[in-house]
Formats: sequence, C-alpha cells, structure tokens
Amino acid sequence: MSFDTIIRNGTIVTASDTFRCDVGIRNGRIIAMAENLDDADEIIDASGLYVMPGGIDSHVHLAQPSGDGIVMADDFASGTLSAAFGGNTTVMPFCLQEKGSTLREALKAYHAKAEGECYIDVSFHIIVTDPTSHVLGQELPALVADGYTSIKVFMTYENLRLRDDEILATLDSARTSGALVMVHCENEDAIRFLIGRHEANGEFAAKYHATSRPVAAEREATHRALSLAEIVDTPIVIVHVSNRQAMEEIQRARARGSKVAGETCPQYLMLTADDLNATELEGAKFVCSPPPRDAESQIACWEGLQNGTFDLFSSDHCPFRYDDDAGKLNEKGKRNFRWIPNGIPGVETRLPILFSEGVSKGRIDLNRFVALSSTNHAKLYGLYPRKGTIAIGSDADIALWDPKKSVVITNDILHHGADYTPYEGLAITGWPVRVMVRGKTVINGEALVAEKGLGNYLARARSPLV
Ligand code: DUC
Ligand code: ZN
Ligand code: ZN
Repeated sequence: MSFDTIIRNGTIVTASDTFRCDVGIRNGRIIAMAENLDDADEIIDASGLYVMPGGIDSHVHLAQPSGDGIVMADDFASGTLSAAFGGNTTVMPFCLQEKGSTLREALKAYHAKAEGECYIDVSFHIIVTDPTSHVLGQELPALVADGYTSIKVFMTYENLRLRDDEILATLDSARTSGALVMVHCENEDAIRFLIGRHEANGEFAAKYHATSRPVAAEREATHRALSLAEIVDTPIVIVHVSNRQAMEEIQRARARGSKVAGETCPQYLMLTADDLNATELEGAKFVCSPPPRDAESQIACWEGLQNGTFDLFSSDHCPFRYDDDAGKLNEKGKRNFRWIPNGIPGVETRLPILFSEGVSKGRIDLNRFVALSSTNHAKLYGLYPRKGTIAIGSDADIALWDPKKSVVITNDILHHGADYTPYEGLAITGWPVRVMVRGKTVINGEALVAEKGLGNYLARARSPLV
C-alpha cells in the first residue's frame, strides 16, 4: 500500500482512546492505521506529539452584519485562517436571515462571502429572524434535505428575537423538518428594563452591560426555551451557557426526558464581570452576551465540562476591533454600554485554553478534550464520522499538538482581524504545531503553507439528536 502522507511516531488521541500507531493518508482520507507503515511521498515525524482530530468550532460568527456602522473584524479568510492557527479544521459560522428575506437569499449571500476564501472547511447554521409560514413550511424542510440541518433562534436583541409563539412554530417546523435548533437564552424584556434603569440612573459604563443581563435573565429564558421545546417535543441546543443556574435547568430537563445539548465557551471559564469593570473604556473589550459572571460560575462551567452537562466547548468567536469607529469604541459605544457591539474574539485561543487550563492542569483528560473540542461537534451536527475522529475512512483533518510547548497569548501572535485578545498575557502549556485539512498541511509551526480556497463547504446529515 502506498500513501501520500504517513504520520509516524505520534500518540493518537480520539474521544475514546489513546494509542500509538502510524497514520496513512491518501486522497485526503485516512486509509490505514497500523505500526510501521511505509512508502509515502511525505513522512511526518510526530515524536512527542499528540495526533488529534482537528478542532471543530461549531459556534463562530464571521462577516455577520452587526448594526449600523459596525463591522465584524473577521471575514471568511481571516476567520478561517485564525481558526486554523488555533488547531481547527472545520468551523460552523452563522448565516443571518435579514427580516423580510428568505433563508435561501441569506444562504446565497453567505456562500458568496465564503466562496474561495476559506482555509479550512465550513458549514453554516441559519439564524431564523423572520419565521414566516413560507420559511417554516416550505424552506426549512427543503433546506434540511439540502444539508442545512441546524438553525439558531434568539430570545434577546430587539431586531433578532423571536416571541414565544414564533419560537414554538419554529421548533415545531424543526421537528418535522429534522433541523436541530440552537437557542440563545436571555430574557429580552428584563434586559431592556434593566438597561433603561441604568440609563435613567446615569450609568453608562461597560460594566453595566453585565448587570443589565443578570443570571436570572439567562436562567429564566433557558427554562422557557426548554419548556417550549418540551411542549412540541423538539430537541434543542442551549448555547453559550455562562452559569450554574442555567446548567441546572439543562440537567432538570434531561431528567424529565428531554433531548438537550449544552454548550459553554472559554469566556465563561476565564473571564468574570470584573473584567468589564477595567478602566472606563477597556471594559468594552469583554462585552459579550451572556456576560462573563463570577468565580463560582467559572467553577460550575468546569464541572459541566467534566460531568457531561456540556457536550460542546465552542468559541462563540464574534470579533470586533476595540479602538475603532466600526467596533467596540464606536461614537455611541464610547458613551453608553448599550451601543457596544456584543462579542469577543476567540477562535484561535479556544483550544489552547482548553488544553492548557483543562488537560495540562488536570481538570479533564485528553479524550474528553477531543470530545469537547471536535468529536461531539461532528456528532451533534451531522458530520461524524467523516469529521471529528481519527479513523479509517475519515477525512484526514488532523492537528498535531505539542503538549509541552509554552506560549504566552498576546494579540500580536494571533491571526484574527481584531486588534486585541481578551486573554492578553495568559500563559499556555500545549499548542497545535501542525494542522492538516483533508491531508493537506495548512499550518506548519508558525507558517501558513496552504492557499486560501482550500476550505470546502460541508453539507451535513441530520443531527442524531433529532
Ligand atoms: N450571541 C452569540 O451567539 N454570539 C455573539 C453575541 C450573541 O449575543
Ligand atoms: Zn447567542
Ligand atoms: Zn454566537
């Protein structure tokens, strides 16, 4: 048997096993796993390295319109490049339906943004903001058949949120169509009330973003989303969970027999609301929703990663430049937290943070790292076993990790379009040193060695949860 590439002397890590063998790759797929493979155009020596499935980040925002005059800091080129440097081989960005437009129109626009631009593979979730009878009755079933098998709905943001009757109708259509629904759970009415109260009190600093979106607003909406899903018997994903009370809602729903997946993100492990209370303006760098909470919530989120409350660890990469009229410090944002765009960069730092804080510090083992960073995303969103594992027949989407490599995160080593990282100065142990997409090396050490356009669009199967 001959190969295009053999990876030798590494330790393979999957979501279930850790073992030594060589990996043989031909035509972009893994075709052999055995000792002493021979005869390849290229031999990669992975001595001292872990051979892991490339990261799959199932929650990123790229080139998404974010309000008047606001520009997201990453397009599909810079976002997928940054993702690749962070050990990822697939990302799932959102495709936003504009009110009054169809889902097909939205998809056409996002495919045009992504076409020829990506360094790694991509697949869209569709954000449904206008659930008309045409959207729910005609488009959604046809789109699922075409491989668009997940959607997101918002319970917050005036221009994005769906009301309960709309959420029910969307969940009901998702059930019959076979789409998996991701839900952003925060109570918009409570938040608007609290924003108004802060403004009336003359409280405009970034720290009031956190107090205007309290745990109770997230917990209540999480409970409501789970109840609505139960009423129409539809599985859902609760995304970007920030605290224990919302986690308990997920646990209780599961105990009642509901099918629900949970996701948390690095910001809920590494940041707190105190970060928003940095110097007057710098707090804007940490404005995201739900907001980071407190030290106890960080502990809770680690527990959730350990005990299975969370299936997914995603970045929620939603990058804006800081010192920029079109970013965090836009004219209105400088004066009032309400106008600071919500979201922080993190697609490149997600996996190093989970590896360093999780594996290197002994909170999770290597197999759980792979499950949370790759395999579970592939399974839940209909890409498994083509993606998300190291197995014969799978795409050769592989990250080689040096578990001893020490790196201090600073913005100048990152490849995203933002002008800051919320994790500036964080010391990391463990870093991806080579990243391959379908057998082709994209990142080798600090070098980019592939061309833009290597990334493919991925149609997906239905989630096994639905
Ligand atoms: N929700 C997200 O999923 N990402 C960024 C902002 C938001 O509210
Ligand atoms: Zn969200
Ligand atoms: Zn998001």
